[in-house]
Amino acid sequence: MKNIGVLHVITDTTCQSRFTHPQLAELAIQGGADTIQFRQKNGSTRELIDIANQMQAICSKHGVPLIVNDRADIALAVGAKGTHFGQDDMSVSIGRRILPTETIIGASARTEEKIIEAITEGADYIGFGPIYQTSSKPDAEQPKGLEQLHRMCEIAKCPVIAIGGITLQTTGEVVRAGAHGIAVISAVCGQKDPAAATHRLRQAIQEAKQT
Ligand code: TZP
Ligand code: MG
Repeated sequence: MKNIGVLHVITDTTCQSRFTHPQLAELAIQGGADTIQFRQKNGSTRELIDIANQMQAICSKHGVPLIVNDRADIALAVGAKGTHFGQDDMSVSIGRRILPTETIIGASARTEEKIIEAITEGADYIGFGPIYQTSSKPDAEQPKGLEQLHRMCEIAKCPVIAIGGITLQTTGEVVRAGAHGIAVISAVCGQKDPAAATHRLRQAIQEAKQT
């Protein structure tokens, strides 16, 4: 089983414009993020590769894996450690076929069937959510809550990364419900001091894992 981080910071330049993707990656790593995910829904491929390249340089300097959302081609182009596929993106099995074997593949799965499918096809971790209401993903489904999270964590025989509306206040209960870790946008990118916010989230994860 591959080593999967517990605090995935998804860089986002739509919820804020103070920081670029590479700047957010640097700040999040400073604060203790152990995985950075590059997720951008618009822009030319060339532009995305340029940004991802800068992020990969930062991540590899610090030994933190960079995961590219959706775009296996961009992950390959910049030598990123992983990709994350949504339910409408490339299937995990096709990703497995075209990406190097050591590539981390994460998959969003919102139902029991989709979780089993993703694991069978070779996903290294499952992204499950939204746990709470979120304004960072306009097409997000209704919140799943902690009970469903707990159930999915029992079904999945691999790490589950919870996502969606997770804050410093709710991190503890999410981890105690069984999540291996969390993925966040606004709890880091939308904060005044993204590095300090990351640090507090990391502490909350650690504390919850000890209880
Ligand atoms: N997928 C499910 S919810 C979500 C994504 C990308 C958005 C997470 O952002 P936030 O701000 O942490 O709720
Ligand atoms: Mg997607």
